[in-house]
Amino acid sequence: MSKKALVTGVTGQDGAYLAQFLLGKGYEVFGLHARRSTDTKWRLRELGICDRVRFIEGDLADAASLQRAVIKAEPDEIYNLAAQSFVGSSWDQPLLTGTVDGLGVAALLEAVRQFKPDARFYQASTSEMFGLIQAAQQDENTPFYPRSPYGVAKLYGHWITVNYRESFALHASSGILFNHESPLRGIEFVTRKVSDAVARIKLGKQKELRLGNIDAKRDWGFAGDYVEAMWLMLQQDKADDYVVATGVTTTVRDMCKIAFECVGLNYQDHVVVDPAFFRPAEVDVLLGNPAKASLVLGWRPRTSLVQLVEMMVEADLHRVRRE
Ligand code: NDP
Ligand code: GDR
Repeated sequence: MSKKALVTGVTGQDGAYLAQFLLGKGYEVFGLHARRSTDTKWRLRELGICDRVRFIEGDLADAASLQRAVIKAEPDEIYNLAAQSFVGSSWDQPLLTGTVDGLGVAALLEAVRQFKPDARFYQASTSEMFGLIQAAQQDENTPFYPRSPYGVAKLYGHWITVNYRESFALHASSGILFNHESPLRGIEFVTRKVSDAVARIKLGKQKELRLGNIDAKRDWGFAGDYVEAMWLMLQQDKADDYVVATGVTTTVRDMCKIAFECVGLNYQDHVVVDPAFFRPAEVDVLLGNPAKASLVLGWRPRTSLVQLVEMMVEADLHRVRRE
């Protein structure tokens, strides 16, 4: 019998790649799908897997819907990827972010504890929990110092996962993933905002690109590589927490340089720094140490930042040409 997985946030970037990965491994994939007035399944369609995912309607802010989803799917593995994931919006919607990204995790863990305690659980934690970094390179032992309502909410989600593992012996793991991007990245995130703008500028549909703090540094990897690490965590005998990163950090400025160079342009001719995109509190630099994931899971990033940016620019050139 094939294994069953329940993926929350299945319509998001990671949800789509993870669903594709799990289907490839023969899983039956149930996707928790929050009701929206607009179409949110474009990523699953782009990957050609939309009709292979079994959707269950539910919302992280509705504990009853999570219970129903767990009872209905009877999953062997649960991947909690659903979140208000845009850091910038978390200052505008701090309570929603706390409800979904923090308390929502507790609600899902409760549903697991009550209705499927033998299911293995993955929590999508984040490098944003390191925020104002307390060590030059961050690993599983680095103290946290979140810098946004998003980071604070995710820290609750992380600790409640650890707590349910320790309190109820749930097989619950937390993946502390650093930034990961792809052609399926939401347009509001900086890499995709840049790749989309590069394509539009190259094709004469846009002139400038307005960005915020281009001196911020991030450890960027490819989402397609990172979903495998999530799965590997749930295949271990013992649940644990893992940092997943590339171990290389780059400024937004240099990422722009790479992206514009993909189409033979100079970023300095097009990028305008606009204070409107600055954040009330910034995470200046993140750099992860994935040694534990490498040693225990045998996981390694396979895609360099240059390859990733090229892939994203290529996809956006294709999309803009088709418009
Ligand atoms: P996306 O924003 O692309 O996807 C988020 C998903 O969550 C979407 O499917 C969204 O559905 C869903 N969602 C939002 N609110 C709710 C809700 N209240 N109830 C149910 N579903 C909801 O994020 P990513 O795929 O990039 O990230 C996946 C997870 O990993 C997130 O938890 C994120 O915080 C975390 N993370 C991401 C990193 C990254 O670099 N990508 C790094 C570290 C952690 P809809 O589209 O319908 O709103
Ligand atoms: P981040 O990603 O906040 O790290 O969270 P984002 O791409 O939004 O920002 C990265 C850095 O770029 C700077 N920046 C800009 N960002 C955006 N979005 N738009 C701009 O115009 C711009 N200009 C400069 C930001 O200030 C920041 O320093 C992502 C999300 O996927 C989270 O859900 C996840 O937890 C973390 O990565 C790890």
